[in-house]
Amino acid sequence: MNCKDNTKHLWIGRRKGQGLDFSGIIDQFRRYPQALSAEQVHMLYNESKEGLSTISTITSSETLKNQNWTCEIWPNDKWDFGSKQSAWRKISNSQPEITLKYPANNSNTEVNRTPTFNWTASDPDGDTMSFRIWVDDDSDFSSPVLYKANLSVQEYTNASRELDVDTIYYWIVEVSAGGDYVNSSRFNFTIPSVKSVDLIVSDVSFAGLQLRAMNDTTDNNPPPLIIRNTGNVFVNVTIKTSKLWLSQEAPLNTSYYQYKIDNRTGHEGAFKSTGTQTTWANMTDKDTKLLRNFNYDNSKFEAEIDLRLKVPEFEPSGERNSTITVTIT
Ligand SMILES: [Ca+2]
Ligand SMILES: [Ca+2]
Ligand SMILES: [Ca+2]
Ligand SMILES: [Ca+2]
Repeated sequence: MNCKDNTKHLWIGRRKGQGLDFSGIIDQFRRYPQALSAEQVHMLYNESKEGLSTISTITSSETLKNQNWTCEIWPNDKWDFGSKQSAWRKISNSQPEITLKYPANNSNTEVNRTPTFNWTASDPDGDTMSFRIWVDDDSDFSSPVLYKANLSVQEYTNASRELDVDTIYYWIVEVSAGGDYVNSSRFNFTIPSVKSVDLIVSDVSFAGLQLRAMNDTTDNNPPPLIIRNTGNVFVNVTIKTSKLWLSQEAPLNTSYYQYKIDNRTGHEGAFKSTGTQTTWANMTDKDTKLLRNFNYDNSKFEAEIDLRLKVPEFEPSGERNSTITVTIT
């Protein structure tokens, strides 16, 4: 019970002035200057249910960090008090714990050059946690490539700072929660270089061409091939093809079958103009220059491969196919 009114008598074991005496034994009666938490009451019960105890625990629900608590004990033999023993202790901060998660230690599976780092942390006394992350190609973190302080979430991405491929990076996260910073263990990882392109539009169909007719894909009718850099480094790309026309007058490496690179809308600047075939060139069956410094970043990494056909004058009727191969060099 909680007695706030100190001007009245407190009756224990009977109702005030009316008898109704409690029938039984009241044992281990205690009085406290404030209401105790349920946790503390439970602790007191556990520690005294077998009788007198030499242990008395204050539960964490009763204390606040940085409080000074004094404990005083007088022994009593039912006649006299002996000499007082006392001690005090400050309620100190419990340090948080932190575990790095991703990229995993010694890993080389992350191919994104702006990876998301994440970790888990907890603080035993529930303080607000603040993090700072260090990423460096030097194992002593003397010249960090990435550094961020005052993070409140357990992850970090820096989309504007790419990491190098095929380089060992070390990373560590420090956490503070009610006290000094505590650091995680140190992890390292490598982003492997990946050279890869894909034709995301891999078919062009020129239907119904007449003899001596000419058609190309620059008017998007039919639409051009589209090539995408699906790796994480710049690449150079070549092109070759199998034979298309049957006529003797139109072998490969003539103007009857040509290609060139064009910017794809939204991906302007995805390649270096010098060294890229941006004007019509004859298709051949040998690897011939197509793209130079083809970009991989996530805003410009696609280009159009335009095709131009001219039907030879004496080409027999029927369907023609040729297979185009693009190769990274
Ligand atoms: Ca803490
Ligand atoms: Ca460095
Ligand atoms: Ca056309
Ligand atoms: Ca175009």
